[in-house]
Amino acid sequence: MFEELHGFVINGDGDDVGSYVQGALEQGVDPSKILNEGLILPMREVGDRFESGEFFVPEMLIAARAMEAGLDILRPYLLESGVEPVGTAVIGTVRGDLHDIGKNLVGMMLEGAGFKVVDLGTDVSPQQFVDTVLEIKPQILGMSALLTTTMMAMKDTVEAISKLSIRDQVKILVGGAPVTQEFADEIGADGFARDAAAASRLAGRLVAQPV
Ligand code: B1M
Repeated sequence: MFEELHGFVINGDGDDVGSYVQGALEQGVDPSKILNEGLILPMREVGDRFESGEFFVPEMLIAARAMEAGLDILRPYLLESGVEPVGTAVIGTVRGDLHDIGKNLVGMMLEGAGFKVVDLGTDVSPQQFVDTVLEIKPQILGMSALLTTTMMAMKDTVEAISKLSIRDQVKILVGGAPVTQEFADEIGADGFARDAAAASRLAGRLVAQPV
């Protein structure tokens, strides 16, 4: 169904991605279907092409920007669920890691699920996470990592947060392409989610649990 859109994302045609997404929304296509089947799938293809040596970093970057052009249009529709605020979530991509598309999606889904979201951006150090947790006292701390080399920054952050007296008042959620449930358990995180939708559902369940 989204074959043309896949081509626009893979070739980095941001304007065409925007027009296509707008048109699909006007025709009543479900925004989450556009996201999952129209935008996320071609980014996987971009990753495969990078891995096989067909694409280099510039191609990956222009594809990511094109995807973001579609996300900008989708954002208000994804957030439209209008539920009551359920808590505060601090999110960020870990130290050394600049990938933020997945993290931004997680943020949007959390907002859609009624969380107030404080996004610390990318390349966030354990100390920055600690300082923000102490200042804001969120119910959820969400970390994203896309590189196998940056995953260990999640462990460092969990260790740093575990030294705080308020550790039991914040639930730590981790995710990103190389992250697994096993890794989350190993580093002492409270939860792992494979995608943004699962992350927002899990965050909702975690805040509902008695502390
Ligand atoms: Co990079 N990159 N990249 N990259 N990049 C990957 C991750 C890679 C798998 C590509 C590949 O080789 N196939 C590979 C990592 C290999 C590895 O570590 N095993 C890689 C590499 C090597 C690199 C560089 C080192 C390349 C270089 O310079 N030689 C470099 C590193 C820079 C750095 O971070 N220090 C680099 C740079 C870049 C760009 C800047 C060009 C660009 C990022 C642009 C941006 O983010 N603003 C980029 C891109 C676009 C990718 C791929 C192609 C796509 C990532 C993406 O946005 N996917 C990626 C290949 C791939 O993943 N298949 C790749 C779409 C997004 C929606 O999915 O981020 O997985 P994702 O998020 C999902 C889930 O993972 C989950 O939910 C999201 C959606 O449902 N999720 C969470 C994410 N965070 C979560 C947090 C949660 C819960 C769920 O709880 C808190």
